[in-house]
Amino acid sequence: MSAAALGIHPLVDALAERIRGCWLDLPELAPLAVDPDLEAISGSLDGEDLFIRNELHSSRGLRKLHLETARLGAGLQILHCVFFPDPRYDLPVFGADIVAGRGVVSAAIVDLSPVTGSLPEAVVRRLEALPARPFSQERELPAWGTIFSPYVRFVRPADAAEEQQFIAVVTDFLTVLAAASREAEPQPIDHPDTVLRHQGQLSYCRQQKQNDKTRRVLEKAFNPQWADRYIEELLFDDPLPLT
Ligand code: BLA
Repeated sequence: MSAAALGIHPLVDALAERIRGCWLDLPELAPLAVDPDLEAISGSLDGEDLFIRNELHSSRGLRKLHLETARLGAGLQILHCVFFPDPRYDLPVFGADIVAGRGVVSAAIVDLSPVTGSLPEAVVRRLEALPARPFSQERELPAWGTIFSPYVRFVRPADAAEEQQFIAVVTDFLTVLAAASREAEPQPIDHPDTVLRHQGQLSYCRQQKQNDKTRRVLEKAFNPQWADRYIEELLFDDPLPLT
């Protein structure tokens, strides 16, 4: 079925397509198995359609690339995307989220988030060199948003031009990540820096799970147990313990 037929907001669909294109630039891209129960979820709630699509890959230095596109209930459309690094590599977490309802995008956020005190120097250098892309409506981060970098963009795109510009910002960030993941050299699994990055990723996941808005939508669309399993096992699963 086409995105339009599913009622997906054009920004959600266009950004998903762009992210799929950016994947192809990542070194050693490989598909990652998705639990068949979670790959394409469709259902209905009080007569409203629910549809979730999950895509997973891995690439050099990144243990899990996750793209979710969802339509949940009347007019709520979501793009959720997180690229989790392999803690052996000094790479940030890429995250993007779009929430659209009734034709209006209320939240568009993208970041390369540090898993240690600060972003790797090579990433900062490239982020500093990006073109300025101003938006008319910047949004304030919630209290749990301390995980984000100083380069985070959190906006409400005002029109189609700003929606296109948001896609450009995401592309900028993914280009920076692709370059960093080509260059980064893995450190041993028991290296103190690997351990710190592993802890940093656990903390990233813990903070994201404090976003009540995500949980509330999933609980309402499915049920609390389902929402809990979905958040713990797919959205923000912890990296495997270092052995
Ligand atoms: C906000 N996320 C929201 C909102 C909803 C969701 C309904 C409120 C919209 C608004 O404030 O305008 C819902 N987001 C979801 C659901 C999923 C989802 C159901 O991803 C998944 C199935 N959220 C993330 C990631 C980031 C993120 C990866 O999942 C950032 C990288 C950020 N979402 C984020 C932020 C807010 C938000 C910062 C605003 C929260 C607030 O203002 O309290």
